[in-house]
Amino acid sequence: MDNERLTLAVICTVIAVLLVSFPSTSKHVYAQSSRGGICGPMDVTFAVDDTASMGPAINNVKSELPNIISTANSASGGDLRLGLMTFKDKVNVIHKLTISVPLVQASIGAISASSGGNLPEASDIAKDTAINNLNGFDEPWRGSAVKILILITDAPPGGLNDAKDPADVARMHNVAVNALSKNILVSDVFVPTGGDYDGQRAILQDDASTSGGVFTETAANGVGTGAAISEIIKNCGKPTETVCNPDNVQHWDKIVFKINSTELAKRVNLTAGTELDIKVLDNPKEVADIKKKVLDFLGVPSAKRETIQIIDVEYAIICAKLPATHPPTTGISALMSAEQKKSSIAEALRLQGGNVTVGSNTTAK
Ligand SMILES: [Ca+2]
Repeated sequence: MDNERLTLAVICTVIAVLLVSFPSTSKHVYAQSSRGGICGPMDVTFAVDDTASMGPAINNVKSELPNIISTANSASGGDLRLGLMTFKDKVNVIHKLTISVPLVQASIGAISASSGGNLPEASDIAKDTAINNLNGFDEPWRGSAVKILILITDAPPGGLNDAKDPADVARMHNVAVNALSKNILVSDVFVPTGGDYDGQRAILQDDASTSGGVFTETAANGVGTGAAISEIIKNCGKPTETVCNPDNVQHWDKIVFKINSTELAKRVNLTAGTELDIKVLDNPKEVADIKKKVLDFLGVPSAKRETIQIIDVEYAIICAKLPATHPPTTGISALMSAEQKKSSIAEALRLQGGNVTVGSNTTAK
């Protein structure tokens, strides 16, 4: 990657966010960067109405399943857990949250739509099951993950008695409030196979807007159901207007290092043996050569690699205010105190609507 230094004006377009985007430093040595997806770790649970009328929509999901899984792997950087339940007038938990993505994929492929009795279905109980880890769905959602429940149905809620009562509608709303408090985004995919015959559109819209998720309506024949799911996952479960334009997504490394050579330190006007850090824009599609980045940055690309010791590498994925026309680098800075970092990260997350991924590297690539 070209690490040429650029003017302060260019740097300023992103520096305000960048400087506060890194978490406290852990003192592990990593040779290379690992990469999260734009959403970071993800826990995604599907609650699928598998009554007879949902057959075409379920078939649409099956045909789109490879895209859905690929999107989820990409958005999560491979740090993905899936859960699955189906419902008619009761809830059938098939997979609690698991890293065994192929198993969940196979189970979705095996869903068979049938029966359903009266028109309401137990979508409210399915949601309660997922959000509150009930009925055997007892693997907790990860605090650190983007948490998404995708509810797919054509029906109003009916509790467990196959009749839509005010209590069922209230439960839908109250569990959405629960979801909000647990930072679980509920997205509702409404398949209007029989139209909006009992106010279910508004109930599902309330569900999504209350929890901060997305409401999507497909075609009556189920076309668009799989695409809606992919879109929800791609956007980290949030409405698109709060999601970063892909052109503005930037991957950065903060490289903490020491200069071992007194002679080199003197050449670049820095102090040997002191912890220093630089922040450089990175290309996630390339394997990073961290020492080379440091030497290039210092303007001594031909210096010996052993003159530099890498202490830590952290990454941040940010939504910049403007697309980067050049790969800017930022200057050498003193390390912030842990307290400074803590408040700075909170501020960064607030500024970016939570759409910032930060972390220390955990694997070499
Ligand atoms: Ca029913």
